Amino acid sequence: MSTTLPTNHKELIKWVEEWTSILKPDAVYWCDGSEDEDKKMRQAMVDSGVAVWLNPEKRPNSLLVRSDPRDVARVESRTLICSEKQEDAGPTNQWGDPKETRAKLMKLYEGCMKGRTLYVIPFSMGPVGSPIAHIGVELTDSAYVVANMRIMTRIGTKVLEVLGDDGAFVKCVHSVGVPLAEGETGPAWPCDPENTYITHYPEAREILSFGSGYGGNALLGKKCFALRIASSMAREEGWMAEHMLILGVQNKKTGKKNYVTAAFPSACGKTNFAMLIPPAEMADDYQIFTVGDDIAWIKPQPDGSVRAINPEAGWFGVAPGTSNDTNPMAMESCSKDTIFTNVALTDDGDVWWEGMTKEEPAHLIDWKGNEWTPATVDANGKKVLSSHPNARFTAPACNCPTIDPEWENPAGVKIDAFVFGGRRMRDIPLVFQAYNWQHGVFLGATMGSEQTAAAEGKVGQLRNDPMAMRPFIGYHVGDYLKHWLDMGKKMGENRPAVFHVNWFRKTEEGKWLWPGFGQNMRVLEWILNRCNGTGHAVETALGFSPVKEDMNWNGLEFTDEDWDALMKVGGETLLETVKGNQALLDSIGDKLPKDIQAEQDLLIARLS
Ligand code: O2Y
Ligand code: MN
Repeated sequence: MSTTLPTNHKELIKWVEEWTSILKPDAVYWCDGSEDEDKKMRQAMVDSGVAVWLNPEKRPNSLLVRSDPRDVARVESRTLICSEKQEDAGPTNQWGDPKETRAKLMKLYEGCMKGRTLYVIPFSMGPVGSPIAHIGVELTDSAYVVANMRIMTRIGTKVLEVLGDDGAFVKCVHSVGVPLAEGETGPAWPCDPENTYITHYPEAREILSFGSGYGGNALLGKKCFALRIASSMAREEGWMAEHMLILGVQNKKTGKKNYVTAAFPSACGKTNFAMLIPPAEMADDYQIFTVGDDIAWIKPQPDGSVRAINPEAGWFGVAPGTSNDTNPMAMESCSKDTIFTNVALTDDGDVWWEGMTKEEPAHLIDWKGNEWTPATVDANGKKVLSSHPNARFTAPACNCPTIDPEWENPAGVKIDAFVFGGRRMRDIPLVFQAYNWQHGVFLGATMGSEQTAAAEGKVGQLRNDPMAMRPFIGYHVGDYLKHWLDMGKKMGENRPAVFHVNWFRKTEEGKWLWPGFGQNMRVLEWILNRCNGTGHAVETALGFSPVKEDMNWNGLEFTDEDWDALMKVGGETLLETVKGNQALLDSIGDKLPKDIQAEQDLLIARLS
């Protein structure tokens, strides 16, 4: 072991040295992941003015951070896949020429850490040492990133131990992009929105991010590594990196436990579903266990089973709308040791956000640091929100009361079902099962949802979002769909069954047809009955669907009329919607797998 460095990994040491000479920080610090270090990072954030400690009696060891209002979400328009060949990025990605993009970023990186500390964060995506896990090292000049990465991943010396002297790691470089002149302190939340770039080099397994300090742009283990780079690694190595939650359902009577992964587009109730509490009438029968709320790494095993891990170690959840009614487990998760970003501060040193309680507090400091009351309006007379719609809590997964005892099992958990969902107001029924794997891949490929605030774009617009992975597939979407088809063959006969759900169907009058939340347990029960060979279904044009009697209605009044409206398949608008899929399929071009087009043609024939 070197006397000054915590590793003998020559390639890693050389890489850090090379970047140090480019970034020119005042100091280099290797993160060990200790509690003491975390305290120092948090205090450094407070001292710099970007964070305030919350009342320790209300939120022990928790911070409120306010970002620059120009740096509040993932910046898809500046996110590039820089594959060697443009055709390998495909139509869902913005391609960047790797040489040109690197050259542009190198200019920006030159001296950008002057006056700052360069933190070296060794991190493991997945339980340290798990055969499904992979290691990354992030270089950053942001104490906020270090503190968040410590919650969201496993960081420090224990990771370097597993990496050894020559282990492989994904290279992640991040800077907020604001050097400091001698004696200058700079803005509390430094960022460079004009020059923000989040760039990925799949062949080199490298990520270069500049100019943003927020979430998915800066915590490079999350979307950049665990989805974009990992999806490319997974394709090469025969596994899957998916934008999926993982939950376990235990039948309390039989003791049998099934695991399900589910893909929903961003901010679509995914965290709530991952932490579902069964309704009182079903609480004696079932318990839900949470493994992950956002990302699943899924590997077929030699014994024919399919196992998955959550590569993350925390929740980076959307705060607005989260409450003791909508998600008590998320509320409990962020009751301590949490970093809140862009929520409001209460007069007693706690946090508040829209939807947390029915009644708004009489006075707050809003996410921009301004005085706020329920009557506060902007220059146009529009009510001002106290919290940004994409405000977040970063909370340790182990704080979650429903965390699965198996969540850190290095071997992962055995998956029985894949569920796809979308936010669809009409046409798409509550639940149905794919006829087979190929049909299931088609369902995932053509799923869509209405745009939310988690990414840029027009709220409410319908956007096709294959497997909820549209912004996260690190290569060509056509190759990605082929990989899914190939994985089905690799998994063999015992592969997980595939389902589609839609909690969001409305009546003509705009009333939600399904109560959602805990009642989704009824849908899960039917799904698991199907997996376990006991569930009945009828064949429809979309797939295998339950009839009303196939569902458990214990404790829930639900009219036949509402059920029929919820499950109706057919009609002009469905056919139109399905025909609308063709534009998406056409956009995939020559790489669209023939089997997916065949499923589209069969579906149109069934509906016509
Ligand atoms: O806006 C961001 O930087 C975060 S986006 C995000 C965070 C947690 C989980 N999922 C997402 C997403 O956009 O899918
Ligand atoms: Mn997500």
